[in-house]
Amino acid sequence: MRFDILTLFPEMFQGPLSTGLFQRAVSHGLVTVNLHNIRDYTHDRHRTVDDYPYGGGAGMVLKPEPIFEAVESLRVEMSPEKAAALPVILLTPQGRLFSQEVAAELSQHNDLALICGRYEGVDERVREHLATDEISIGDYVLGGGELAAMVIIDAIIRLLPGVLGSDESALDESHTAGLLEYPQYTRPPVYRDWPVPEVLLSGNHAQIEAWRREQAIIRTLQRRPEMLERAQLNRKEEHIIERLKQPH
Ligand code: 6GU
Repeated sequence: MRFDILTLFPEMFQGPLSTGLFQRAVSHGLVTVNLHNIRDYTHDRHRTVDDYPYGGGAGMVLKPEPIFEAVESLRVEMSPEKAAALPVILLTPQGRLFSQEVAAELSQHNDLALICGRYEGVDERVREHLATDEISIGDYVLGGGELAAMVIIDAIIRLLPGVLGSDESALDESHTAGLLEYPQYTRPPVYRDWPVPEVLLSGNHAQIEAWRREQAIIRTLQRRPEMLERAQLNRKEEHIIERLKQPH
């Protein structure tokens, strides 16, 4: 999968790209990340990327021309079909909310272009006539879309075949889809006074499975009850929830 990132701060990506999952995915040729400095698509002596807002007000607005030209420079390298189908995602707090489902949806594409906005604003014509999608990673305001782009790419690449090792992907997420993770333990079996739940040491895989599923449900009910509305639960599990909801 190929990512083209349009940003005023390409250097922000160096740390993440040279670490852990990103680095492995890139070095194995599973992922390509191309960084494009929006400033390189200006034509004036001062390499101007922003300007005052029409109508007045605080802050500067990113100019449309360098952003359009940067995206168009990607398109000319592609076949007409690919160029026309290229998703161009504007990262902005006004976008649709990012989630695991959106990550799964985006992971189906071969190419994604990500435009990192600055919080003051981006000329509206970029939204209207260039972006095909707008995404926000949460209800808070970041200085720019760069960290959001890294979050999104991280969530996408770990879904790509071959990026996670077999140990990691063996952690069956579909099993707990829509629920929070169950508690995990490793050695020692007793740390200070705190033992690992006995069932996990029992070797009884059916019991372990049932315990984990129940713990995931309890945890979700306590912390994120709204997630349970969408989780796939069987009758017995619905009963567990009804029981847990009763005041003791
Ligand atoms: Cl995508 N950009 C900015 N600037 N702030 C955000 C965001 C994006 N998502 C949440 N906050």
